[in-house]
Amino acid sequence: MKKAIIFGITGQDGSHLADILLEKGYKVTGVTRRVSVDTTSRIKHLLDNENLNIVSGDITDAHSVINILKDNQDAAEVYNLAAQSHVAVSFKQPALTWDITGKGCLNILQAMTDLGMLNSKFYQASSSEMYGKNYDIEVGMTSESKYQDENTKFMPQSPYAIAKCAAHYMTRLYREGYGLHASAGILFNHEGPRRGENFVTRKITKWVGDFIKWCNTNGIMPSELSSDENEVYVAGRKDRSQGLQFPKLRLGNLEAFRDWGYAGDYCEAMWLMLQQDTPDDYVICTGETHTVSEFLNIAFSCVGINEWEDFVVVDKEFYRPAEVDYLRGDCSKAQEKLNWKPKHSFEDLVKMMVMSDLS
Ligand code: NDP
Ligand code: GDR
Repeated sequence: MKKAIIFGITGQDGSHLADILLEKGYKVTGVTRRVSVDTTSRIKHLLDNENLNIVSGDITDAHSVINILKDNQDAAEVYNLAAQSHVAVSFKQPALTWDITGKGCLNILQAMTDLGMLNSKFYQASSSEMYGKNYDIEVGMTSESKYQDENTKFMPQSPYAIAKCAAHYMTRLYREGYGLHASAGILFNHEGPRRGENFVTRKITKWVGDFIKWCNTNGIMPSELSSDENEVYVAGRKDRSQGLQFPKLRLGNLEAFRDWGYAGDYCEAMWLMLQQDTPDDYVICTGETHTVSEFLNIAFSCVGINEWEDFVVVDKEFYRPAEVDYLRGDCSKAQEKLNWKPKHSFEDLVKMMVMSDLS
């Protein structure tokens, strides 16, 4: 039975990857860090699985990492999905982000090298954020379009992206310098019902779900609501004690372009990368890009609202000191070498997330 270790198993991707590996018959060791509340909600359905073993550890603690790997030296695959993964948070906690998202990867690579784990394959969760402000331009017969692929230079725009670049280069160094089978997936944004609630897609779909539930509970049609700067309410009945107002959805930059895919599809690609004989780096994306406004259009239209402007406040608090304006990947290499392509469209993804938050 093949063994795998997942650092970051309690996160969105960790939970999807655990589903995939257990389904394929792996024995999975999942690493969780000690916190004061239960963080296993995304893997609750797996906790009774006899092939899942949860161990406690923190990737910023080199001792903890080496002990976990020492106990699992026969692991065929080691996935590093652990990170402080919120870009906006990384501006407020840059040193913590560096320690987890940057140095944490080094701790794993060095421990694998020290333990001589040359038969284990390593996966690093690299990110399209590493491209930052940069893109290449494809010139066609009638138009030109911007894209990023494995050859596009990195120009990171946040402490998170800089830490990810460091981890990415470390992964390449340990591959080329020490002979580790170390691959990096440069994954573009991927989402789904398990997405953290403070990333923009889930923040929107969660708000839409909560709002419609509130309307249904109070017997209100969205079209009969009035609005002020901060809330929507039933005209003449703006009364906190009756709960007849609902806070508007507060967002930052609505014009950023992102290449959004479904997380379950992308975690399959992680596994495929580690099935290759030769380690390498791969871009994983859909090739389509959409603005946050376009995401809002579809999310609101799923619940019959065509004009969302009255429900949304643009709040400077959610702007970042430096923004990534445009991401659109080209995953030709993954299509050709891994035979991977996304199964879910942008519309499918938004609808799946809204439906989940409505239930
Ligand atoms: P999440 O934020 O949902 O999950 C992050 C995971 O890392 C959680 O399990 C978290 O544990 C764990 N973690 C955080 N700090 C530590 C630590 N010090 N030691 C051990 N574990 C820790 O991220 P995603 O699942 O969305 O992403 C997975 C990886 O892929 C991340 O590295 C992310 O940066 C990267 N990535 C994500 C993309 C996306 O669009 N989702 C795109 C490109 C890259 P806890 O539950 O305790 O917080
Ligand atoms: P991102 O995802 O920064 O791309 O990083 P996020 O969903 O946080 O932001 C996407 C875009 O939406 C804009 N935005 C807002 N973002 C948040 N979080 N909250 C808001 O209220 C809001 N309003 C507008 C942002 O400015 C940005 O342009 C994600 C993470 O999963 C990273 O870990 C991963 O590496 C990258 O995707 C690829």
